[in-house]
Amino acid sequence: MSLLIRNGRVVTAVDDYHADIFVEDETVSLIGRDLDVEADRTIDASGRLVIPGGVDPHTHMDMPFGGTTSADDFETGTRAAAFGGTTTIVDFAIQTKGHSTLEGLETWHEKAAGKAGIDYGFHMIVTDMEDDRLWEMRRLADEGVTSYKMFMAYPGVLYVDDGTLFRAMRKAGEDGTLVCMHAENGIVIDEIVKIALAEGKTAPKYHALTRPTRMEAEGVHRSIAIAEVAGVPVYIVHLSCADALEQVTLARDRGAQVFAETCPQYLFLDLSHYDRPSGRSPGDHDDFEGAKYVMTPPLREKWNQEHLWRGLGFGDLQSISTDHCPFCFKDQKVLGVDDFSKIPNGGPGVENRMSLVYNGGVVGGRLSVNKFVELTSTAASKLFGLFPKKGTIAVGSDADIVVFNPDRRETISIDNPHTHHMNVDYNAYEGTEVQGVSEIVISRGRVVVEDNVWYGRAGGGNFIKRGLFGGPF
Ligand code: DUC
Ligand code: ZN
Ligand code: ZN
Repeated sequence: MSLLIRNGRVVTAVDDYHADIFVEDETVSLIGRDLDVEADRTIDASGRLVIPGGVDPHTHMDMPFGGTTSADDFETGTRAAAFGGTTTIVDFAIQTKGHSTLEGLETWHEKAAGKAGIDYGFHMIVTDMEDDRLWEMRRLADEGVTSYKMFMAYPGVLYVDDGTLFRAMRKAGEDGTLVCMHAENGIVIDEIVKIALAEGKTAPKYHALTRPTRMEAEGVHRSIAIAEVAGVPVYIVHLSCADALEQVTLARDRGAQVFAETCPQYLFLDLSHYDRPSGRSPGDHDDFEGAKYVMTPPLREKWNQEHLWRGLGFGDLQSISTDHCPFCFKDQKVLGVDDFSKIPNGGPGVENRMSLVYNGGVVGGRLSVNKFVELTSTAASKLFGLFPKKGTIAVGSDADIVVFNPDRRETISIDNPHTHHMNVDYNAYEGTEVQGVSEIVISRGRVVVEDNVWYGRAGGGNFIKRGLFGGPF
C-alpha cells in the first residue's frame, strides 16, 4: 500500500517547506518536490499543513480511580485522540500496592490490546518499591516501559513516601530511565481538605481552594532535589501554575536535568470555572457544574496562564499533554455531590489538544508553527524514547501524519460532531472557538480519519516498546 501526499506545507519542529511525501506501507520513503512516483492513493494537501501526528504522553484510559473508572477505554479514547490529530499516546499502567509492577503491565496490555486504534506506550505508576522488587524496573525498561510515575499526592491511594521515591529514582537513574512526578504535597493537602469539610465547605470549588499553588511548588522543589541526589532526570507532569514553574526554572538554570509539561486545561481554563452556573433547572445539582473541572492539580487563577505560555516559549516547559482522564458528569462526577473530595478527579481533553494549542499558540501569536509541532509531538517523542519513529516527518519515520487545515474554524462542543468523539457527557472547552483543525489523520501509513469519518479499527494501534531516555536536549 502506498500513499502520496502532494503539495502540502511540511512543518516539523525545525522545518517548514513545500514538498510531496511518499509513504510505502507504514513509513515515509521519499520527500521531495513534484515527486515522479505512482501511488495507490494521492491526497492533495494544497493550502494545508502536513505535520507529524500528535504525541500525547499523558492519558488515563480505562483507569480505576476515585471509586469508578475513567469513561474512555482504549478504543473510544484512542479513536477520539485520532479525530483530534493525535496518533500516539503514552498511557499509565498501575502497580497495585504490594503486587508486582509486571502484573500491572500485563493488566494494561490486556486493556489496550485489540482496542487501541492508534499506537500506544505505557509508563508505570509505581505505588511501592521495596528493595526486593527493584529488579523489576530494569525488566520494565526491557519491555519498553522506560518511564515511571510516582505520586506525592493521594495519600493511601497512589502516594509514595520520600524513601520509596528515592529508592525508585536511584534505580531509574542507574537504568537510564526517566521518572515522572505528580508533584503536590498530598499530606498537607489532605489536612486542608479535612478542615474545609469540617467547616461545611463541600462544593466543587473547594477542591481547588484546598490545593494551594505553594503545595504544588513544594512538591516540585522536593522531587527535583531528591532526583538530583538520586542521579535521575525528572519530568514534572501537569504543571499548573507560576509558583511551580519557578521551581522548574530555578533548577534548570543551575543545570539540573528537569523537564516539565503543562496541559491545555491550565492554559485555557481557570479558577472561575468552579463558579460556573449549570444552566439547568434549579434542583438538578445546580451548584455542581464546577465538578466538571475537578482535576488535580486544580485550575488556577487566570494570571498564571501567561507565565505558562512564557515557560513554553522559553523552553522551561517542553511539552503539552492532556492528562485525559474523563468522568461522566451525570453518572460519575455526581459521586461527590455532597462532598468535593469524593468527586472523581480528572477531565477530558485528548481530542481537543492540537486545535486548542494551535489556536491559542500559533493563531494567538505566542508560538511559532515549529514550536507548536515541538510541543505537541516532537519533544515528547524525544523525552520518552519514541523519536525518530514518532514526532517528525523524515525518511524512515513512521508515517504518522496529519493534514491540518490552519484556517478552518470549529466551535468545540459536545454537540459538534467535528469536535467531540470522547465517551463523556460534557466537553471541558464547551463553546470555545478554535482556528486550526486536523482533517486527515494517518497512522503508520493508513488513513484513520478523513471527512470526520473513522476508517481505523480497534486493534489497529500497536504497543510501542520505547527506548531509554536520551536527553538532555
Ligand atoms: N489527576 C487527575 O486529575 N486525574 C487522574 C490522576 C491525576 O493525577
Ligand atoms: Zn498526576
Ligand atoms: Zn495524570
